[in-house]
Amino acid sequence: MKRRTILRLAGAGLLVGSLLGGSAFAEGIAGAPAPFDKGGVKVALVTFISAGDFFQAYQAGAQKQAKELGIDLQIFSGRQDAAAQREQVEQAINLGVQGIIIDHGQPEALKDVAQKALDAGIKVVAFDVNLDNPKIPQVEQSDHELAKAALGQALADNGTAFNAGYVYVAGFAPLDRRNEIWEEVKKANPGIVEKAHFGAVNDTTATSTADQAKAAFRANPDITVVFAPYDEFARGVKLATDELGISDKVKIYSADVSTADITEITAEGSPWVATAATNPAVVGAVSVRAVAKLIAGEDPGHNIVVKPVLITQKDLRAAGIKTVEDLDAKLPAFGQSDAATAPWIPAAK
Ligand code: SR1
Repeated sequence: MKRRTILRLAGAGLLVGSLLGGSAFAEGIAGAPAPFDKGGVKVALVTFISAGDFFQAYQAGAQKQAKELGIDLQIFSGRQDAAAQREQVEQAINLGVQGIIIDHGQPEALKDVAQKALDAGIKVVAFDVNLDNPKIPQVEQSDHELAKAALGQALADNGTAFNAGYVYVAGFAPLDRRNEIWEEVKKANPGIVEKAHFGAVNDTTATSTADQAKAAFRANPDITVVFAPYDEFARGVKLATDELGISDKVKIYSADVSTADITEITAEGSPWVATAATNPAVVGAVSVRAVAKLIAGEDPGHNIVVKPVLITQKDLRAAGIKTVEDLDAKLPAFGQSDAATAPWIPAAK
């Protein structure tokens, strides 16, 4: 089709989705329920944190699954700005999308706009932000299990008495859930002493955390274990131990994994010895499937959980695992999830 013809059709409002979203004329899926039988479904993914490996992989997984479903997925980047994220939910409503996925954020800034979307007939799914609404399914990575796996390894490696550093920023649903387990583990093991608590979530989480970690290690040279349950935190702590030359005296236990993390974990002399993680691309795909099911009039369930696996430095080295794709191949439980599936939903490739 010539450019002039495309522009004329766009002017008439016929090609707006195709030109702006890229797949408004995506073919439908034979045998799928409406509106997926015809294609061209529009969904918005409104994020709060846009930077970092976890969130990039989550978005890539969401895009792949959307493509398989003929969904035109528009991603809004919140950049850790609650007011901007709220505004973007409103923009998505005004764009006339059929579904919205809200990824992290501050519940108080989002609850009423999420309700506004529901009132407009738009289906809403939340990932890692508790919107406390029976009509909004909640996707999470089973953060309790995740923290139990990482801390179980910390106890196995270090016994039940050690001086610890803890990286935590309150107000993020997954971190708050992981914190509940940290508190339980400390209570059950009074020999664990939390000597320092620090952390920052911003555009440069790893480097900000590194600066704080250096100060914490200088003030508490007897810290031997750090629980850093977010890979950007763990990366920051590793930067600090490397810079201070204390990587042989400290062990780091984290959450999340990416190919870059695997390189850091398996590097010679690395203090980062274990992480508990899902494949974030799988979580992104699950979020899209959940909203697709709602749009099709099906119930994906209210609590949608993607289970994490424990990944240790020892196992990665022994199996020669270098990338997330290697992990997918070696650990089927990591590379796929049957959450929010349906016979008519093609798997994300
Ligand atoms: C600031 S919240 C960061 C966490 O969100 C996701 O749940 C990831 O697992 C990450 O650890």
